[in-house]
Amino acid sequence: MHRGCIPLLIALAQVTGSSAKTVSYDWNVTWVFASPDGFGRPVIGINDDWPCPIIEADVGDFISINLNNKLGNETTGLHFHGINQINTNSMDGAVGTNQCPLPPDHSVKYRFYVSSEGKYTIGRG
Ligand SMILES: [Cu+2]
Repeated sequence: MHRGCIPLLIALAQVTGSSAKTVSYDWNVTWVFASPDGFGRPVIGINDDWPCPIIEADVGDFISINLNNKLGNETTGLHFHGINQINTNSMDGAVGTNQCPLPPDHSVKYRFYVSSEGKYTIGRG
């Protein structure tokens, strides 16, 4: 995990049958006081919580994340490590590559199809 990543995990499972759905999240990116390495300090969390939440979806679903930058003093964004973004390249989210940084008090919606199973991390910025 490179600098700037937040430890989110997507647990995706292969399912049989057709029960495709959209898995939706509404996330505020916020400063949180936490001690990830034993020393308390402001860290970046989701919805005033740290560690950050886990996304769970099944192959065939869509993931939809409405991201609100509530940091106040820093830009942000999400990017999805190892997720296929076939025809949704702009949803990959890497700041400076696939999207511009999201300014404070702005929102962006990520929406993409889950094409393969696995566990992945999400990076910030
Ligand atoms: Cu990353």
